[in-house]
Amino acid sequence: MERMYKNHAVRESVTLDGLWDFALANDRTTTTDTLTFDYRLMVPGCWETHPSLRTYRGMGVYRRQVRMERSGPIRLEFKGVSHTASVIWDGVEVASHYNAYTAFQVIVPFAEAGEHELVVWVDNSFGEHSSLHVPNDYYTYGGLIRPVVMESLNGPFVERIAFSPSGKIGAWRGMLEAEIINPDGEAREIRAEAELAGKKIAWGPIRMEPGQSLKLDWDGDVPGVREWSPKSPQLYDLNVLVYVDGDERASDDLIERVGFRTISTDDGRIQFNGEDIVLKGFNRHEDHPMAGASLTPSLMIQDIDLMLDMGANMVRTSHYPNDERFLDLCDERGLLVWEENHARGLSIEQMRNPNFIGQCEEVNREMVNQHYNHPCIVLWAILNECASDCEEGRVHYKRQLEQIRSLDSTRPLTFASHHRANEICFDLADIVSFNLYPGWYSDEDPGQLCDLARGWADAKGGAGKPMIMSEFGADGYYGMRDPSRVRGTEERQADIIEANLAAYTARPYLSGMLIWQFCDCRVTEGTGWLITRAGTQNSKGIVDRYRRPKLAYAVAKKYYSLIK
Ligand code: ADA
Repeated sequence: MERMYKNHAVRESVTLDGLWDFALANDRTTTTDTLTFDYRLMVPGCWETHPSLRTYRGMGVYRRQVRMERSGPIRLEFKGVSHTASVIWDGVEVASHYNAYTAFQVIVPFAEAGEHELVVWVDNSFGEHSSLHVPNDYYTYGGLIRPVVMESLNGPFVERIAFSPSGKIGAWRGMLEAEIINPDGEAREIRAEAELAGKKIAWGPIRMEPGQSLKLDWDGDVPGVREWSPKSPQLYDLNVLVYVDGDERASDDLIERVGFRTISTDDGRIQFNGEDIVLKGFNRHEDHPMAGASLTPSLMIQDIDLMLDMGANMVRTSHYPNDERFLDLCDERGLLVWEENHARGLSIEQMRNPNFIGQCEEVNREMVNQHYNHPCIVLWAILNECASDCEEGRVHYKRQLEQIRSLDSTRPLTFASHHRANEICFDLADIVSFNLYPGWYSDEDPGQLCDLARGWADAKGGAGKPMIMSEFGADGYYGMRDPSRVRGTEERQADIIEANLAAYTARPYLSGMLIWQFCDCRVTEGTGWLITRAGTQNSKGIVDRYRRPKLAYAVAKKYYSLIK
């Protein structure tokens, strides 16, 4: 299932879900003739879910036949390939892409009706070619981990819609931008229409040259609509239709689901629909013991419902953009999202990887452009715990925050820092966010540390900016209970969470708190500090990998329910 709602009523779209042939490969060759396709693996899925491939890291090749009912241009969309993909259509490479957590598309300008071969080379190895997927405190799985979609195009098509709500409750406005592409080898005359909450907008006729991309825009009042909010997540379909060469029937469409809400920062606070809000919730990795990073929609909604049950209003997509079906479900349930680009704990040496700048730029652009319309997303963030404590690192933070701001001026920006008084980038963000682990990595008092952190922010460029405790937590091994309450027991974890939440809920200057983490997650098997992860997992989940609640569950619920 591609999305959680129907996003085309006109364009023919099929998912290429199901079993694909799969072969292990040692290196990248241009032919599959020398490979043996010993496996049939599920797409979407992670190859680690196959009994022989539980820890396989390297290259693999997926292959299947696809049938075209009629000749014409097609669009393939890969929602997530982990982590590097090369796509071969009938023996010819048509696309390559780096990064597991954002989508990419391939336009094949013309394909004959009948059978075609689709091959995808996938690589999840670590090395200089991959600056963001590195051995880390989460797992880089392998495979076609998110859905693959094939669409038949009828000439000019809607590439993207960007909708920005503004105004206030009772007086909503919207700004709309639609991008149309003419993939044909000849000029076309198009007109376009948009429909939103009973309102119709029309453009054209406009002549489109071969290969041209065209931007249509509109700005105006949208009367009679209700706001989107956590309590009442009202969604509206926004449908853009394209008509070609005077035809009365639409030849293409794209439906996005949008909501009317605003998010802003003022006077040291965060405002949602004009009112101060305290964000409370969890950091979450897309990870499940039976599914790897390929959670099914029913597993996704379970996670959301567990977080809501604990009284959360926010999830942070630590540390990469999430599956858009998860975002669709957050839109539906009214769970606010802090979405961030892909990076965790990169040192300045790692940031010097020659691929770092380009790979970050691409993931930033894809994340914002692909997820722009989700009303649930209220913050963008970058570079979790990277080198924001030195001038060389600051150049990257500045460049990336400016890039995201140029793509979206409607959402505040932040980054989660662990540099304490040595942080030098607070001035670049709209919100200051701290990852601190009082009670776990140190014996500091959470309340005192929080006050100190406010002081560091004020002294280092963050004065007057809202503040979030973006990570705090403690390991607790599921089922390990002991009256001694020693480190690692569920009791001790619950104590530490309680001390943190008691301190943060009592500090009116805080605009948010996010527990590290929602569920335990698999981490890279490693040496160095990764060896400290018993069982090759990060065990700071409030639920374990199978989502069984630990003692801290009731603690989180108690404190989050107190915040209205
Ligand atoms: C960091 C990091 C997380 C996780 C956590 C921990 O703050 O951002 O990804 O590694 O610490 O468990 O130590």
